[in-house]
Amino acid sequence: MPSMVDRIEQIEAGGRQAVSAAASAAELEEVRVTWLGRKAELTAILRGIADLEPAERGPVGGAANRTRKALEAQIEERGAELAAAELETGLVEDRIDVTLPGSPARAVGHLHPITRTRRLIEDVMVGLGYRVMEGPEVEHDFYNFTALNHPEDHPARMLQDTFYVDPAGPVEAGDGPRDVLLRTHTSPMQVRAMEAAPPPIFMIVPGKTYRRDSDATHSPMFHQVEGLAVGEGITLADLKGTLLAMLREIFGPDREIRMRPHFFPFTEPSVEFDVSCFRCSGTGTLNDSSRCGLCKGIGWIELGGAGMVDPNVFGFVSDSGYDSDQITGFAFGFGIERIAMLRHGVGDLRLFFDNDVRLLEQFS
Ligand code: 2U9
Repeated sequence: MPSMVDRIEQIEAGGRQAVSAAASAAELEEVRVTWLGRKAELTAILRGIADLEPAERGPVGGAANRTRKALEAQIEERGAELAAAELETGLVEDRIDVTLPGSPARAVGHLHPITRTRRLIEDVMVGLGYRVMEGPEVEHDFYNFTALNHPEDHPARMLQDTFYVDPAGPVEAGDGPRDVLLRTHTSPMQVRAMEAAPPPIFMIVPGKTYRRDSDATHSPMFHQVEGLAVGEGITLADLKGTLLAMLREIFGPDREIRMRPHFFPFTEPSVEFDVSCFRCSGTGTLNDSSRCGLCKGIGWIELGGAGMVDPNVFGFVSDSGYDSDQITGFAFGFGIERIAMLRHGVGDLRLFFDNDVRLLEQFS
């Protein structure tokens, strides 16, 4: 009959084999319960040591404890092996392809309506052979006013209308330097362009401009496009044809244009121009005989200003080849917000700058 110590050796061999064969953490736990748990044979042997003959207690107790410790150590080792293997499989099998589209795919954003309108205008004018140029938003009085033929006492130069910039600090009412300002129109860049290159020149300048104005149709910052065409033999008829071509691209092929006499310091003669209403086709009346709300029954929508470049303006760039006896030119200007408001039926220009997604999402 085998001794108790032999039996313990058999248990250890069987246990070791079972631990090695365990293929998962769950199986290993079952093995542990079977070989070392409360109902395990080894546990019973350990509990029964006190009932053995005194001579057997030492060898049996020693063997049983060594076996228990050996199996515990082997289980721990096997557990670590299995955990590492399971982590590895998990990493491979659960790998997430972060480049896949979300579910449901989220719409990407879109350009701001003012940017879209600016790009539309740029595309149309590039199609007509114009260059697009941008200039500084912080300007010298010389380019913003003086070279554009604004007299010293012109109202636009007053503190109530223009934001002046003082490198030394805020400009207090009435004092502080007046030679640097936030441009009130983008035309200063046209003077810079003429300084830099002789005629002919065909260019538009889109960009931000600043005026002390704030209501539903005026904002302290707004966007303009100003255009300039200078060369030999350019006439007011060319201005009208250019504006008509541009407005038909923006508002539809059936549009007409109207010019009304006006005054601007930098153009002579000067006009304001209107486009025939695209809602009532210029009739002022809708199909149900009601008055057209867009043009207020007038049939025309006011858009901007224009004119032939004043010879005095060429006088400021005569050193660059602009001789007002040889060349003429036309210029025009309008607000981008106004075009966007008309095209999209937006009633308050401030909505464009609130950055409220409920408005912006409507332009996707
Ligand atoms: C040069 C010479 C002349 C550009 C012009 C206007 C008329 C004009 C306004 C309309 C509405 C701007 O957005 S708005 O406030 N613009 O009325 N702009 S002529 O004249 C120039 C430009 C450059 C060298």
